[in-house]
Amino acid sequence: MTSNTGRIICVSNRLPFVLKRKEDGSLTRIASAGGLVTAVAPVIIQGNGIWVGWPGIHFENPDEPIPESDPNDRTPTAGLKSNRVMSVHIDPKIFDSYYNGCCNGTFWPLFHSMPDRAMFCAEHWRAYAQVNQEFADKTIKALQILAQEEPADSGTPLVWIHDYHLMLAANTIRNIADEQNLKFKLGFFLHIPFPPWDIFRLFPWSDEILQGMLGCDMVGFHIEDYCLNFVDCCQRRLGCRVDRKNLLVEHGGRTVRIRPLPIAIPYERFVQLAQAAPRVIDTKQKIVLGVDRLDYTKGLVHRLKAFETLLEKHPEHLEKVTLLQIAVPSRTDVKEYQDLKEEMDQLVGRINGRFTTPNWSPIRYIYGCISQDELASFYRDAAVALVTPLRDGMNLVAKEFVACQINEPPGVLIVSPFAGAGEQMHEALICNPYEIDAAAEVIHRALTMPEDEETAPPDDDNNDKYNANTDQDDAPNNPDDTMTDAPIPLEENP
Ligand code: ADQ
Repeated sequence: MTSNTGRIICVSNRLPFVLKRKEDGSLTRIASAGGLVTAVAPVIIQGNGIWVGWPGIHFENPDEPIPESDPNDRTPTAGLKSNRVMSVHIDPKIFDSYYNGCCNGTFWPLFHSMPDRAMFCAEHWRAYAQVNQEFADKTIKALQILAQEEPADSGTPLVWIHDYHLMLAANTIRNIADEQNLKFKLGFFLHIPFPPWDIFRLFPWSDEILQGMLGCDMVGFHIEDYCLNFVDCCQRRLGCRVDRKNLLVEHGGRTVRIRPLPIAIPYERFVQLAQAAPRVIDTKQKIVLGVDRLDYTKGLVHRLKAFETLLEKHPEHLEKVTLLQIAVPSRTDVKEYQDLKEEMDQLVGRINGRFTTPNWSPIRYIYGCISQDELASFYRDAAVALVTPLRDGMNLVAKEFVACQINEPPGVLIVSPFAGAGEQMHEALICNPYEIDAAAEVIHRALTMPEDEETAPPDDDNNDKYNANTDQDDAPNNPDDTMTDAPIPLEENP
């Protein structure tokens, strides 16, 4: 961290836990799983920061206090005191247009380069702008609280905004905070890919998105490709002066830094979980493991078809190999996700019907959440992990799987080049999920790999074909690590 930084205000669509109403009418916290919470909660708790977000339910009385955590809570948010949490309350209809409409119906597919699935609707966009305004107002209150609590020389508070739900908030925060003479630094991190210009330009209000994000001092993405896409869009849509080499964009008389900040996992925690986890799966069979939210970006249908092709083309794996697919229910009230669930159910049924013998079924399919202990045990004991999304910002499963490889020989990771993790993890086997036959061959190769190769980086054309020539270190993605005030000369726009 730079020496003049004060406390952090984390702003995300959801708080790191959701609230539920118990039968007696009181509220209770339910911990949320996921990378953002695991990575960010310790930073906020240790630094006595504040978390601004939606609490997961609609309150009739917005002043109703948030409960403290349960004394038995062992999740990363257990130490987060309720007075360090500020919930944003939004009218349910507006929230639906913002969240299901604009965020998940437009930005999610568009930013994953699947424009055919994206809806463009002015009403959703208005709701998005309104909700971003509410988040900005709440963040200003958080800044005012820190200003009252902190002595004048204790450093500049860092507002750290997360993800595609809040791409307009930064500019509004900057304008109000400037008017009120509040000290602040603004950082934004996008957890999903930032698309290339040809995709981004399809969004009718793309200029406002860029202006919103450029309200920050620093904008972070998982990998350099997404940074370059963003810089490109700023230049082409807004006519900004940019510096591609140093990843800088000039806007409104300020220089905004764009940075690749690949998200990391708590590596030691996964090693310890793997060491302690009991054996859950029968290792007489080799397990090929998939762990994903049930989302169309994760390439699950392609994956099942690749596994079916493997069994067809390499019958030596029959009765010896099982695909264990864990799918976490996600966005279950959205039709596209319901359709995907149905397609998965049918496909699993068809493949199992085709190959099952009295002693063996090719696919074990768990639709639900599992504990981290169980997850670590699956990671540790699987022979192969399939991380084959069609598009993915990073993908934490790939990193968690590698951390849990304490067995000898270790399991083999197969990763898609279209995930941020595929750009970073060059020792893995690379597999294009769209190429079903080739994907089946990569799984075959992983299952039949000699032991010495399992511990050495692969050396072949298939990997080279997809690996971009980038070498980025994995680092905790704290935007503050890269902020300075030094002015930087920008090249003139051509
Ligand atoms: P997600 O799309 O949710 O995240 P991912 O990065 O794979 O995808 O993270 C999923 C997390 O959920 C992992 O930490 C995993 O352990 C956990 N998980 C998965 N299945 C589970 C199960 N059945 N039970 C319990 N926990 C489970 C978004 C982006 C990603 C980006 C992350 C972080 O889409 O590209 O890597 O944010 O920035």
